[in-house]
Amino acid sequence: MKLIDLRSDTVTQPTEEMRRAMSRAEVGDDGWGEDPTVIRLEHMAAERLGKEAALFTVSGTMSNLLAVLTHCQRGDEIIIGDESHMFHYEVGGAAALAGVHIKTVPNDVNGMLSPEDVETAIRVPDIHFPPTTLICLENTHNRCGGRVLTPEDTKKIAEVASRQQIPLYLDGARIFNAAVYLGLSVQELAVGATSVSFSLCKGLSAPAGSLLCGSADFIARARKYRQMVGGGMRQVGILAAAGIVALEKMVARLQEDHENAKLLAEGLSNMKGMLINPAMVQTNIVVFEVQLMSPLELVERLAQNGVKVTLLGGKRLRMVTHYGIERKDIETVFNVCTRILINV
Ligand code: TLP
Repeated sequence: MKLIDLRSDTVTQPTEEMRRAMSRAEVGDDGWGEDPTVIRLEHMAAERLGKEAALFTVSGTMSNLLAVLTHCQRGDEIIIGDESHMFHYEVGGAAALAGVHIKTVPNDVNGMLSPEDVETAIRVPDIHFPPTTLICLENTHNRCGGRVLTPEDTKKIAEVASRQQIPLYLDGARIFNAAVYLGLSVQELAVGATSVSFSLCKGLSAPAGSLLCGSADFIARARKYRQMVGGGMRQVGILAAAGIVALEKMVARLQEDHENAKLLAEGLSNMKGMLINPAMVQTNIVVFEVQLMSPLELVERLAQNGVKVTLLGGKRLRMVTHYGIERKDIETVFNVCTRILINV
């Protein structure tokens, strides 16, 4: 029985081409800024995102933390969505390690923040208040079911941010999924963001790494913080080589993951007790509600039948399509679900 792992696109295996590129990668000491493959990847990333410079980091979590460390001082306040990854899944690093106070505003079903909410959340100068020094967005939005922000959405928040002279950071872990969905470049999606990061190790299938992009000065300061948090690596061109293949070869195929996610959503919407609107599925993340049985029990029963999914909290489950998941696997998932649901 083939294991169908829909827990995340982080489970993707590197391609043969990545493994070949890794074995041949020219490397140096990146701590000294001397790894030619890392330098090449950082240049590629900056160019793709339309920013001056980029920094190769260990993970999306580290890029997000470095963005906060670099944009803010301890005791500042940041504004983030209440469903954001930075708020839910980063062990409170922004507060614990960067020492910032976190103010959440509601994410709507599209993962968007209301510009009015953001404007209201910005602190006015007052002896009692922490200064607001960063606003964060996420595209695509993980907990909001992989929903995509358009350049117009980002612009609305960027206008509030720039009016108040506050930087805007974009957690673009899956920004390539958003770009493929909209048929736009990632550069167009990063307009208005002062800094932006993206992951190599999700849908793009590299074994590790994220790129933080911004102005040359911002990246120079972030590099120092990367060193501080122990994220300076050495002959890491081995990983960057896979990242270059990811950028060059793995972007266009994300469309396939989106089609499989849509198929999955349509099938689930026809099953009893599964609540999902397939029209809301834009990229590779499928979030749905389980109504007729305990969601935890469904997760366990699926796992016993070789299908792994994640529990998002409450009645919500998440399935993520990715490289290695094919159309016929989606059909297997339907068969397994139908068998489980027959007796409920
Ligand atoms: N998300 C992971 C888990 O951490 C939940 C997943 O399986 O989806 N930003 C966003 C929007 C993300 O979805 C993730 C990873 C990150 C940042 C962090 O990236 P990593 O895992 O590389 O630290």
